[in-house]
Amino acid sequence: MLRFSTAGESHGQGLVAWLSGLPAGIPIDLSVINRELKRRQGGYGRGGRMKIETDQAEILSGVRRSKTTGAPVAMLIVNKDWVNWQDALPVEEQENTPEKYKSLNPPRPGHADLAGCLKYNFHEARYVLERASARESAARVAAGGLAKLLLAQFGIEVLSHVIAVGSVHSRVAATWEQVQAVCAKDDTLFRCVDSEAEVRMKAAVDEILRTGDTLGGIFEVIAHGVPAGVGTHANWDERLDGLLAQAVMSLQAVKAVEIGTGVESAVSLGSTVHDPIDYDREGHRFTRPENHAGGLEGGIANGEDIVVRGYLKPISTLRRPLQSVHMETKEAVKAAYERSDVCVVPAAGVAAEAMIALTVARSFLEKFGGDSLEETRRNFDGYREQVRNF
Ligand code: EPS
Repeated sequence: MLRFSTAGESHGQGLVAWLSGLPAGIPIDLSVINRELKRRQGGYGRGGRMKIETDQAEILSGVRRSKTTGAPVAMLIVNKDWVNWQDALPVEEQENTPEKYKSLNPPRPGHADLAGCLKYNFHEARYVLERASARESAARVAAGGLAKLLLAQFGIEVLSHVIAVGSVHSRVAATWEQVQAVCAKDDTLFRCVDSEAEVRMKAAVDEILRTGDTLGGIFEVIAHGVPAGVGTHANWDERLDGLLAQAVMSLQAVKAVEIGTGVESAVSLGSTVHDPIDYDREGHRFTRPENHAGGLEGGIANGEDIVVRGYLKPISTLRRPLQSVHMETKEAVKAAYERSDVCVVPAAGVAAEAMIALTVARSFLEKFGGDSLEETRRNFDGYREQVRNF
């Protein structure tokens, strides 16, 4: 089974990603993973931290001569900012060192600060925020890069685009080709296919920067080329729709997840929501004129693009803070402010691509198995033949 985990704190030595269950023999190009990390750092509205970091993954295990070995892959992303924090967050208690500890109190509404402090019995939020920070998503992106390299072997690609920043919406119903084109550019501000909307998105972020507030938005992830039959309806905890929803919901600041046109479907008629079925006799495949289902029916991929939207709340660190309470004195005070981002919708989209790639890869390997790429490919090709002859 494909399993992954991360460790690391925002201002600690670095972030660690661990991924186990990849078949042996998958070609690994580190530059592909590092490009994903660079994409995550991008987008208009990022804070000062992204000027400090140039995220790069170092592979410590599980890959030799540019191919997976079947052993767990461990990766390290060094935090360049650690040099500024080593006196504040040393692993071992230091005696006679200058007091540079930067405590965070009072808690920021919307952040993990207060709930984390109550849970772990801290009276200031430093250790909570260090792990709760979206910096952790860099490690997810590194692991997701490995999943993308596996999926690419089978013609599956996972990309994302931004469809809203604050109240500014893209007015283009993006095709897969448009999403591919916007993702190929290194210099887009929001990775939005509607360039006119992008101008208004930038103006919205500029305005919010001026007022000391923050903005959320909506990203959409598309998994293209997933064969019908990945995932299962058989058990609730194996349904691919449920797994994808959890994967995206687990990202920092995501407050809602939608598959296909899920939200609109709830207030529409069945006759307009469900995608009629057709058959392409030459291509030997079932087709759909539309994809309201977002590529999933009964928790199983139906062969259309898998489309998942993530709804991001605005970042909870506000330059003009909200009302809070000091955790020691219990007095009413303004919440703490620390350097942060103003808008992270494009970055969250990249992190969500990683989560979708990891989740699809897990269900893919559950279906096709294989300890080596050759074995997985044999199983995959055999199944494809079965579907062609269905
Ligand atoms: C982030 C790095 C962090 C934050 C952000 C995500 O850097 P720093 O705290 O040093 O400025 O910019 O974290 C949050 C938005 C948050 O709420 O914790 C990153 O690498 O993505």
